[in-house]
Amino acid sequence: MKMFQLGVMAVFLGASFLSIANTDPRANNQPNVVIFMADDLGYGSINANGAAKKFVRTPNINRLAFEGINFTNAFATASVCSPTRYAMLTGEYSWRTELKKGVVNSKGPMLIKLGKVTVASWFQNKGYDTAHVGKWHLGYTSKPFKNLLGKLSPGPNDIGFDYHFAVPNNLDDIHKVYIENDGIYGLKSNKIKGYGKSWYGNEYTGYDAPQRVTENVMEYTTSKAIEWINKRKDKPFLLYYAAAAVHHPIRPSEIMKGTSGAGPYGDFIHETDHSVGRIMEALAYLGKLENTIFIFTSDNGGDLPAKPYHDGKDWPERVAYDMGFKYNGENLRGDKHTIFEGGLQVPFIVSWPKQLAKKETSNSLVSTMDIFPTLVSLLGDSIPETVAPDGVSFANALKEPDVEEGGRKLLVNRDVKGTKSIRYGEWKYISNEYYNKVGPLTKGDVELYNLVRDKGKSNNVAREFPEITSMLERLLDKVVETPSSKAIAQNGF
Ligand SMILES: [Ca+2]
Repeated sequence: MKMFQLGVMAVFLGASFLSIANTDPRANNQPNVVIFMADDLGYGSINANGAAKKFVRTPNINRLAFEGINFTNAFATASVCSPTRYAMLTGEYSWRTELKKGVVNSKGPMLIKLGKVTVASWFQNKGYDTAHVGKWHLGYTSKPFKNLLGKLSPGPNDIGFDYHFAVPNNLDDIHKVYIENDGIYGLKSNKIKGYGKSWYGNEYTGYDAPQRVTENVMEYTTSKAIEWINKRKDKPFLLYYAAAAVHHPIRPSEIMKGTSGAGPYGDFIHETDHSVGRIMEALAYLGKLENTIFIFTSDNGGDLPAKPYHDGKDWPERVAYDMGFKYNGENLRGDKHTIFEGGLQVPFIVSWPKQLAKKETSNSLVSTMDIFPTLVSLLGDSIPETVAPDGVSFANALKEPDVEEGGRKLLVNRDVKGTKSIRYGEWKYISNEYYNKVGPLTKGDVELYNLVRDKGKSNNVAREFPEITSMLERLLDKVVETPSSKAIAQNGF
């Protein structure tokens, strides 16, 4: 801890002295930031979290854990894509927006409204170059759109990203093109001619632009991210790289095919690891790896398709699971979309070789929503109440990885239907209210689980502990009703 404090003090003292003596921003020695968010990568999918090497090998992510702190009690805010990504970028629960359930529609408006402070706009204002590369899935423009032609404004460039290169929704969305900044990448004309079918069964739009090759998306977007990193000269930078893997359809590249012991799904995990390694390597070549805060995580747990799954589509996830590969972790109940830990607990590693401890594990409760305020504290700044209103800095847990409570005491999660749960201490309460087709709310029986004694979360004890059940119900209501919940999350009841 002392080392950390001295190191950080040296950086900040150095920065303030140098900023007077020397106006060259490089002299400030501010760290770069890489947030690597995989898609649908389960907690137990990396060796550092127990994945057996007979199934997958993740040498680069292992190295990241070796050079940093592995959080073994980390959760996405939701068990599906868009809400977690919204919360990561804004530090605010997504259910405070109009998105109460599900994800952003493939032709839906941008969920982050103009003027909302994001981790990107915060760092941009601090003099950083900022980029998002990879999956987006947070919508474009201010209203539902018919197609992606024309200027996509407002868009990511308007909420803090200097550069944006994206798969608009997910790996095999109907758009089938990349977006660069505010328009379709490589668009030749406004002609549209639908063709073929995406994995979901709908026709590809057929823009007059280069079509994405699914097997190459990881390689291509990783290269784009590295290209951007290589062009950064004087200013420090923040890169949000959102991998399109390991979301279905499971399509590893030719290079990765057959490399794992868990079939194509394992190969696709290898693809993700390879991408992490390439970005780390690029930073190392530039001499920037030591002073880069590298965060590796996922937006939700792995998808476990229900049986029967022979519906004309391939389900390599299921095949891998049936081989014995518990990619969401050994004891985790549920998977993507659900309100259970299999859908919510995610890999979460923070490395900053120059300043933070190495080879550490932290059991502190943290969330992907806390990344923004934590980065702000690591840079020595404080954050106003209204910015990242639900995020809590876990910088304490980075300084002292063995402290039990390094940040928040409670966390609210939501699933694909809009059902909310709250975890607090050794308990987890599930409201079982959900949004039906016409709107809210349908209510089922509430559930209460003991997180310590009942690892698999199979024993609902709501009736045995009515007082705890109603206490947590009130606590959940309080978080929902308070526009900024960070104080509640830090103090609990
Ligand atoms: Ca996802």
